[in-house]
Amino acid sequence: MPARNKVLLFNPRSANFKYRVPNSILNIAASIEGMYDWVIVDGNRENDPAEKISSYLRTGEYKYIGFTVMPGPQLKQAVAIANHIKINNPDTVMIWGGYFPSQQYKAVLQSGYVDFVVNGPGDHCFPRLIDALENNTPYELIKNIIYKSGDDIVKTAKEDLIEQDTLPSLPYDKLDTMYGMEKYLGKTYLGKKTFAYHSSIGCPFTCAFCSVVPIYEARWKAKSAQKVYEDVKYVKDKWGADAIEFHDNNFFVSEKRAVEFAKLIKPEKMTWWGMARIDTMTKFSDASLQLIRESGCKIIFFGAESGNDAVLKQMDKGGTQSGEQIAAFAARMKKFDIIPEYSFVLGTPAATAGQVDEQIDFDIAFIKKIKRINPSTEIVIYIYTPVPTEGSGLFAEAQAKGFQFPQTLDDWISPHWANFDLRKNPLTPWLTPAMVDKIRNFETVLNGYYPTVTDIRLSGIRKAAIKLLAAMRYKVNIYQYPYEIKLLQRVWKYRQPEIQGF
Ligand code: B12
Ligand code: SF4
Repeated sequence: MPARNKVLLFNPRSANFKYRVPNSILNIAASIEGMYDWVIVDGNRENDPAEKISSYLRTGEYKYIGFTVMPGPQLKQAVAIANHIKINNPDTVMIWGGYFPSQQYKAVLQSGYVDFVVNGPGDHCFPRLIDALENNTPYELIKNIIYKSGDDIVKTAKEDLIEQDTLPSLPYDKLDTMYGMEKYLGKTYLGKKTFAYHSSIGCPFTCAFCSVVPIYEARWKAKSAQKVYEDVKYVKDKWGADAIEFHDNNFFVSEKRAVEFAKLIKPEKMTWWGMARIDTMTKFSDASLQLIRESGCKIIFFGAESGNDAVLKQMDKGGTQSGEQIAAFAARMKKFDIIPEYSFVLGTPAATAGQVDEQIDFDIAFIKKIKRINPSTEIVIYIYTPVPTEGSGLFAEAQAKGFQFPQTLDDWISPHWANFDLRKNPLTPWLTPAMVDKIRNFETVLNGYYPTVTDIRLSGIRKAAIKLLAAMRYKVNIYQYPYEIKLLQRVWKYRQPEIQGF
C-alpha cells in the first residue's frame, strides 16, 4: 500500500480572468519540495475544483490539505470545499494559511473543519508541522501556528522574518506540468505575457488600516535584486514573459535595491509595475527615477490614502506623507513619464456624521485637484474597512463606534459581508448609505471621465462615448444617480482595478 503522506495544496478561485502564478501556494510547495510529494489544485484553472480534489483524495495517498485564503470570493470557495472534504475525509489534516486565516483565526478554527492555521509566512513552519505530524512529535513549539487545544486557541510564537534569498526557488517547472505556465502569463496593460512575482515580504510601516501590519509588525525582508532578476529571466527565457507585476506590498522600500534591479532588467526590455509609498519615493533621486522608467517601469501604485493631513495622521500613515507632498509628487512623476496610480481610502470614522461627510467632500475635491495637476494619474478609491490590528487607534475607534467582525465563517461568506471584503460596502456604522452612494457615484463619474489605461478591453470609441457623458457631470460636480454611465460601463464591461486587482 502506498504511503499516505502526500500534500494537496489548493488555491481557491480568486479571479475570473487574468490568472496569475499562484505565488502563495507555490511558496508552500517549494517548502516541501523533495521532502513530500505534492500537487496543486488551482481553483482559477478548474471548472470543478471540488471534483479535481476528490479525484486526488480517492487515491488514498493524500493526508495533508493546505488552503491559501483571501477574504471575498476565495473564502467562499474555500469554505464550501473544505467543509465537503472534511465530511467525506475526516482523517485528513486541513491547514489554512494566508492573510485571512492569520487574522480571523478564531472564526476559522471554530468552523470545525480547519485543524491548523499558519500565522504569516509558512516557508519554515509548514514542513516542520508536517514532519511533526508524520513522526508523532510535538508541534507545540513550532513557530507561526495557531490551533485548538480543547476549547482553547493556542498561538505559538512568531518566527523572525526569513532571509528571502535563502528560500528555495519556486517550482515553476513542476507547476507547468499541472497547469501550463503560459496561461499564467496573461495579457495586461503592461504586456502580452505578464508574470506575477513577489520579491519581498512585509512592510516597514504601520498604517492603521492595512492588513499587512498585524502579521508583519513593521518588518520587511527582500530578495536581492540579483535573485529577482534571475527568477524573472528564467521565466522570460522559458515561457516568454515580457512584463512583470510585482505583488510586494511595498516593492520600493530600498532605493538601492530598486536601482540595482532596474540596471539588471533594462537590457531585457520588459515592462514592469510595483507598489510604493509616496514619501519613500519622493526621496529617490532624479537619476534613480529616470533609470527606473528607462528600465521599463511604466506605472507605480501608491497608497495616497487621503489629501487631508489630519486623516493621514488618524490612519497612522507614518513616514512623512502629507497632502502637499502627494500633489507635488504627482507633478514630479510627469517629468519621468511614470504613471502614478494613486489609491485613496475614504470613509474613516470621525466625531460626528457631519465630519465624516466633510472628509469625503474634501478628498473628492483633492482627487480632482490631483487630476488637474497630472491628468494621467490613475485613481483607485476604496472605502475604509477595519482590519484587526492590536493597539491601532483607528481600529479601537471603529470598535468604539460599534463595528464588529463576523464571528463565523458562514457569516463571513454571507452576501452582506462579501461586499465588505471587496471593500464595496463596509458596513461601518458611521457611514450612512448616502455617504457610500456619494463615494461610489463620484467614482463612477470619475472613471467615466478618466477611464483607466489599465483596461485593455474597452475600445477608444467606447471610452470616448462614456467620457462625453461623464464630462457633463464631472465639470459641474453633479454625481448623483449616474445611471447612464453605469449602464454603458456595464454593457461594455468596464474594468474596476479595486475589485479585479491593481
Ligand atoms: C495577488 C493578490 C491578489 C490576486 C489573486 C492572485 C491569485 N493567486 O490568483 C487578485 C488580484 C485576484 C486579488 C484579489 C483580492 N485581494 Co488580494 N492580494 C494579492 C497580493 C498582492 C499578493 C498575494 C501573493 O501572492 N503573495 C505572495 C505570497 C508568497 O505571500 P502570502 O500570500 O502572504 O503567502 C505566505 C503566507 O501568507 C503563508 N501562506 C499563504 N497561503 C498559505 C497556505 C498554506 C497552506 C500555508 C501553510 C501557508 C500559507 O505562507 C506564504 C509563504 O510565506 C496580496 C498582498 C501581498 N503582497 O501578499 C493581496 C491580498 C492578499 N489581497 C487582499 C484582498 C483584500 C483582496 C480582495 C479580497 C480585495 C481587494 N480589493 O483586493 C480581492 C478579491 C479576491 C477574490 N476575488 O477572492 C488582502 C488580504 C487582506 C486580508 N485582510 O485578508 C491583501 C493582503 C492585500 C492588502 N494588503 O490588502 N488579490
Ligand atoms: S505602507 Fe502600504 S503596505 Fe505598508 S503598512 Fe502602509 S499601507 Fe500597508
